[in-house]
Amino acid sequence: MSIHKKELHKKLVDRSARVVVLGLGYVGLPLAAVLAEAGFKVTGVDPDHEKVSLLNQGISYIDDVDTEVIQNLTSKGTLSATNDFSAVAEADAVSICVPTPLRKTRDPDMSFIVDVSESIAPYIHPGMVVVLESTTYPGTTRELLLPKLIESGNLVVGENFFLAFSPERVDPGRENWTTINTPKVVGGITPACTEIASAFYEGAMETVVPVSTTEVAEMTKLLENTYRMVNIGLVNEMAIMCDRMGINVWEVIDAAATKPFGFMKFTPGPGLGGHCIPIDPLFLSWKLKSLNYTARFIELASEINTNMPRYVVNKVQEALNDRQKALKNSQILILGAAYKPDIDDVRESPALDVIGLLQQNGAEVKYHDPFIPQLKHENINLESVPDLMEAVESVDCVVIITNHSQYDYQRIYEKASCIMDARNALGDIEVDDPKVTRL
Ligand code: SAJ
Repeated sequence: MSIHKKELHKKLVDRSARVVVLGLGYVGLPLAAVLAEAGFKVTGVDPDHEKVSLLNQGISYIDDVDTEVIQNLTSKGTLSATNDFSAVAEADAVSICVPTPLRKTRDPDMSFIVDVSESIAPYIHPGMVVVLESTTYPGTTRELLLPKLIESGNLVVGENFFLAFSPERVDPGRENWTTINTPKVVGGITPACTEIASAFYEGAMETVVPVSTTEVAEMTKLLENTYRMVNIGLVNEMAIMCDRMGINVWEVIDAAATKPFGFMKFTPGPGLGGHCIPIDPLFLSWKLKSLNYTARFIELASEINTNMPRYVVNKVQEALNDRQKALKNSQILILGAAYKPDIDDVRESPALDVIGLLQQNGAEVKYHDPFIPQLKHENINLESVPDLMEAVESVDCVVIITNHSQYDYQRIYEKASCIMDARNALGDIEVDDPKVTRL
């Protein structure tokens, strides 16, 4: 074992290693807090001055991390924040948690990873480990990150410098599975890199799952989220097929879910929202295109999921048509704008697509969402209606897009003249009433 590896391994095990977390968002901040709580001295680095200032005041800006935790860590001096990437010069271990969004052209935007690797390259030194956590296509760590980090020349990966990939598995708002107790997959450029990076995370997480390479670790995350995207696409198509046959897809799914093995329940919806599921699988299909292979499941599921907002608008048009009303100049109320129930995140939310399509068809669209007071996106600039029940009673059709648990669906059913329910929110209200249309 090289002297660098030996010394670094010791620091990671006794937690005297100095840690830097790059990117203090919904992944980086919980990770920095967990590493600091485990006993490492952690410096968070983020270009956002407000994030850095709040953290150094002991204030958390991420719901999943309590301010008391940050207050305690900053007062003890085990957690601090800076805008200065030179903090990496003093680090023994670095975790990179920067965004990997898609461009408008639906191909990966690697600019955050490129920028951060160029910012820290001058400070990379022998005897340190770097772990990339950002979801990305297989090969990124080895092909894109490694060359930039060892350009100083005196580094030999697996000997005096260690590089690995470990996919983030943070699900914002979830309380049962957190950064500490969610098993952590870790794959290195070399076996020694896997060993060192595993030792790093073993100091803070309950379960570390070493795998043989960075590509295996990168692909693991993509399988996890492609699995969800394809299965959601499947049930969305089941909903379309059941509709053609006059079968209640929700009853079919509930019945199938009684099977105690070999089946996992997914439910149809108005589309696929969020910062992970609609995005991550496209990294994979993009990479495979460069290898002259078409990832057909991903492409087909993406096509079905992307079409669901239009399918919902067609169902609204049919419902109004049955009432001798045109979509044009009709009054529509959208219930729920977030991308999934009981959260305040609208990223990629299908509600945005449904509203846009309704407006393109000349409808006058209002919305209500208890978590989202204002909706600004492209040509949409709306505020959540102040009086929900007044709006429910007054519009031509209520469209349930996100089934927040706090809605009184019985009252909404009684007061509305027409409902398009895209989430089976009314499911347990026995309604064969023709005023209710379901997906
Ligand atoms: N959706 C459906 N039908 C379903 C499940 C989801 O239409 O059966 C829709 C949701 O309404 C939402 C989108 O798909 O618009 C994504 O939903 P999600 O439940 O997958 O929630 P996310 O996007 O917050 O996914 C995260 C992921 N976490 C990470 O990537 C770290 C995912 O891996 C988790 O499995 C998921 O949370 C979770 O289980 O909550």
